[in-house]
Amino acid sequence: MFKTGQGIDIVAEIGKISTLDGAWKLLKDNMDQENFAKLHKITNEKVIIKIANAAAMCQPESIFINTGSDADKKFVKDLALQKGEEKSLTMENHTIHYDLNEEQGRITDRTYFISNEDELVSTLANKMLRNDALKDVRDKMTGIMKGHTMMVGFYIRGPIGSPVSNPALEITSSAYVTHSADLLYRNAFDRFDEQAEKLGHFYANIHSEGQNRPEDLPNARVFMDRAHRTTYSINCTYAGNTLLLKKGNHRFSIDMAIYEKTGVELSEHMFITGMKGPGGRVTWFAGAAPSGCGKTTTAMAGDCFVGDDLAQMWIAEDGTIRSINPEAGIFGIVKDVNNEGDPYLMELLRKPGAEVIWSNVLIDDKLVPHWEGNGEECPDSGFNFQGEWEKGMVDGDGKEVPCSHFNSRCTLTYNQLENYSDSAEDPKGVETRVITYSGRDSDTMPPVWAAKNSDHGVVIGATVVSAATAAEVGASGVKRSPWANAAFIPGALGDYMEAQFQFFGSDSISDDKRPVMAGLNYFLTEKARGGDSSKLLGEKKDVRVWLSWLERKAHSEIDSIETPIGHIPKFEDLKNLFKELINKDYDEALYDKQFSLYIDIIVARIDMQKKAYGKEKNLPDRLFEVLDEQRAGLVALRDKFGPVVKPSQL
Ligand code: SPV
Ligand code: MN
Repeated sequence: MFKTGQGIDIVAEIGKISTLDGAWKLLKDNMDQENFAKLHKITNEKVIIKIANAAAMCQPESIFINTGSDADKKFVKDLALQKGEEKSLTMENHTIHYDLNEEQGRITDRTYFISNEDELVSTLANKMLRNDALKDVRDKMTGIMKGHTMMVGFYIRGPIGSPVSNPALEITSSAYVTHSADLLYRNAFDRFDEQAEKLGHFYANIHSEGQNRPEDLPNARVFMDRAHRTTYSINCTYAGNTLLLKKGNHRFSIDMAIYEKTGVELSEHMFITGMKGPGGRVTWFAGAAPSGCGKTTTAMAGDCFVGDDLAQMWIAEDGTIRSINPEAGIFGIVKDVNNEGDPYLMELLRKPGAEVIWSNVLIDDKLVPHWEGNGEECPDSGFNFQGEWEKGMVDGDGKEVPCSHFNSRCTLTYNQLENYSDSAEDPKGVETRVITYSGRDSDTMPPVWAAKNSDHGVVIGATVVSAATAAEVGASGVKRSPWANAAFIPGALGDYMEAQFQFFGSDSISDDKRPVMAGLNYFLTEKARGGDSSKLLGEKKDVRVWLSWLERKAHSEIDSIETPIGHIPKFEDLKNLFKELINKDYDEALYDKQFSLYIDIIVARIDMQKKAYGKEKNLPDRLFEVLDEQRAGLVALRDKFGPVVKPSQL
């Protein structure tokens, strides 16, 4: 079983500093008086030694301590402009950042968990043995910050006072990365010591963009040292590879939940949002989806926004599941963000007032950003992720270059959103009553279905599949994406799955507070239901209806139809919700397309999962029992009604 603290701490091995005196001496020799004085607020020995070792390894010209003050934030933003990492746009407080053309998403092929000899690492991830990683980090990070400023930021991933928040250091030579951290996380400089002491740990992240040249990208690396909860990010700039407060530390939080708080905590790739129901009550949802599959859209469809990417969850003393967002902002995909589907986000993107870092979109000659699917007229030319751009131009493979990269993003603090809820700052989290899982599934599952019980719910998570999106460099095809979290699960999948069964099946959850666990799918196409176009069967605004159906279900106020895969909505209920919530006429023909069970493809999907999981060691038997039960039920239905079963036949 995985344990922390095993094996050498790579940065300490390279930096060679092991005492507090030694650390302060090195820092004094390398810092100006002002920053040296600021750092004295921090007295935690391990934190100071970590910072000193990072400095000893990276050898920056100067060290800047970011206390989160207005003056410090301004220093960071000015430095980003001065270094050319960002450029100012016409709208006040808007800037644009570009990553290299070849690094427009997570570089999964160069991303590794650092592991000790005997540790099991997820079969869906790369690992590098500790000694090899030591050599690689030493090789690539020694002196990497020469001539540059090393910035040190002190953040907390979650509201101060929450039992599942994590203090984390971001140490980087990139002002863009620091600026992004200031927008996306809570700066906790004043309380870092106290929180690290109370929670008993802190995470550390060390990054340098190096020279930021295309020829260095083969030597880019993203390392997660699980045992020492320290990340190393080298020769890259895309925030998903560099701002490792986000997915780097999410990976450590998964380890913590699975191996130290088994059955009591979870760390998920989930949005958190509240839906208003009858009488104005708010019912809280947390939902997983792979990158680029509507997670932000779902969060924004809620009335009370808490988060769009990550959730730390725990079973509280009162028998409820509580969730907090470790982040305080959005690093959201802008493709297809438009007034129709995303009015709140558009408000911040198109009207003055918010601070926004854009990345990899098209900038026109008036310094205005444009992106694919925004519902506006796109200019004929401008500058984008690959350089000068003109409408109709093609790349080296003869493919048309889109106006913006499909993984272009906007970075902003969430409290400016119209539907932001200040429950996001509650250290007790929000009481979570609905859990959803979804993926980009064009032909198999209905728009919404609710699990029979928690074991079936866990299996919905375990069997998420999704078409690849632009968030990962070089990804293609349809992939298994368990819990939409697979890319970040460090340890054996079986351990993670067992912890899910224990958590959602826990006796500590009160029976009247057990969450509804459900699947969502926004990507069914006409083609998969007898039509000939690849048009989607639904629209973005329908999301409110699917969520509201689950809201009613969580309060046992709505009936449903039982099927082998779970409960599906009745037509009349949906018809009413469509009318009441989004004033749309919903007809039975569409309902039949969306909710009929296409048995053969569902059975094929189950068989694919059984085969893939069959290769994995030490999986809970429960997974196969649930899959077999669903399969047998589906086959029985097919024997009775044929391969397509309408809801009215059930
Ligand atoms: C995602 O791709 O899931 C993101 C952005 O949220 S990244 O930081 O790349 O993970
Ligand atoms: Mn994500």
